[in-house]
Amino acid sequence: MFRNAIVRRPASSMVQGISSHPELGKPDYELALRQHSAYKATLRLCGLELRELDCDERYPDSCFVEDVAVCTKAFAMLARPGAPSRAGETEGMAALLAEYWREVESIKAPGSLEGGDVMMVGDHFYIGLSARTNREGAGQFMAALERHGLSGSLIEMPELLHLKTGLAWLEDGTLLTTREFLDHPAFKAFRKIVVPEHEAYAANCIRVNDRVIMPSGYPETEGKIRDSGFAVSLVDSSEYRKLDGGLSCLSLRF
Ligand code: CIR
Repeated sequence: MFRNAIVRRPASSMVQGISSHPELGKPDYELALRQHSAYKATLRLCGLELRELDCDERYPDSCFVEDVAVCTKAFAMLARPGAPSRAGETEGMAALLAEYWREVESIKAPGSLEGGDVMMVGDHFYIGLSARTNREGAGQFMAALERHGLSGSLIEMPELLHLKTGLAWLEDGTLLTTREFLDHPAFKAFRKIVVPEHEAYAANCIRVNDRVIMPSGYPETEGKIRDSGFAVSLVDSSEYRKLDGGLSCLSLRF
């Protein structure tokens, strides 16, 4: 059960955010703000209390707050983004996390870790080794998990930005996955909902209490999730998609 979420208001500098899809164009800032409001309203409908950090124009990608920390039931971990332009986004986050956790740890250089590479499945955490999360950072996080009685495992990554670009844990034994992870031995035991290749963006969904929140505009994936018995809420995230960001990236839920 999640009770809280942290979000960060998008900065107008988001139009300069990192993107591997320049062909989609630059985000429309006003539309992005409206989509952000709808996202927050949906989180509230799922029962979450929200804290919103002020926007920070110095960091175009700072609305993707999930990458800056990992929240577990025992401790919070301040991440250390692998993207140099995102390094300063952790400022201000430690103080906020300290309001909720007695223990806030942090990834130290030369380790790097972004929260988008961490997927929580109960007390176990899958950690993707990506261009943003290195072995040293993942190792520091694993050691912290073990100190707190939790566990983790490392996942070698295909060509994806983050682990959760291609995977979402929907709970009830169910993993939403792109084809890249379909036959991965680490996920053998789970029931899988496979996202068709032409809807790959829809793999980034979030299960929040009794609902799955997913991006609008992906009817095949939506149908599969509904047919598997989940209640679905749709949020349009078209402007965040232009920056390779999805619904999980826009909040920290705990
Ligand atoms: C970046 O490249 O860092 C941002 N443009 C997108 C971050 C998306 N975050 C996520 O998948 N957790």
